Amino acid sequence: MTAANSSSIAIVMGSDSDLATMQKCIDILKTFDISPEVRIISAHRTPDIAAEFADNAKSNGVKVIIAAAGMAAHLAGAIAGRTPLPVIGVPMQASEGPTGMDALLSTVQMPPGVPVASMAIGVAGAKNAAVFAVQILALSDDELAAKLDKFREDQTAAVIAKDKKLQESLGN
Ligand code: RP5
Repeated sequence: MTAANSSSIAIVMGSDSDLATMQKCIDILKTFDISPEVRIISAHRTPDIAAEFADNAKSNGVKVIIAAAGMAAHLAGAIAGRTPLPVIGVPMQASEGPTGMDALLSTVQMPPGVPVASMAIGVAGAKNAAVFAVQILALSDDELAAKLDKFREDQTAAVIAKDKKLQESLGN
């Protein structure tokens, strides 16, 4: 099977103020040798561009869309309503308001028939969006599946190493 190409994953975010958080997502994808398309598109401030992006994503070769937004976060849902592609939502923690709960509820509470796979708020969600997108693509990409196996093995080994270090420091 072929490796994921550079445009298999698109990341869209509502504002440049989301970029520092979503950079964590981009960084993880890079470890899988995936360079996503990255856009700043707002469901509210640039609704026509959001619609155009969603309408053309599949024909442009995108397979998974990661959509991050804060506050009344409609970006992931608005895109999901216009594309058959899987949409992963990442609620952003805005500097004002109810610390990301607004975005979480806006992202996760989609009506039946138009799902958004909502991740956790903030950096944890940004990182998991990358891993979840890779898991989707790895279903039909053996090379990527092997990298995913290695990622999981390395993660497990890192925790075991931390425990070993702790036990040594405790004299156990
Ligand atoms: C949302 O509003 C964005 O995704 C961002 O999280 C939040 C604040 O946007 P800015 O005022 O920082 O541009 O649309």
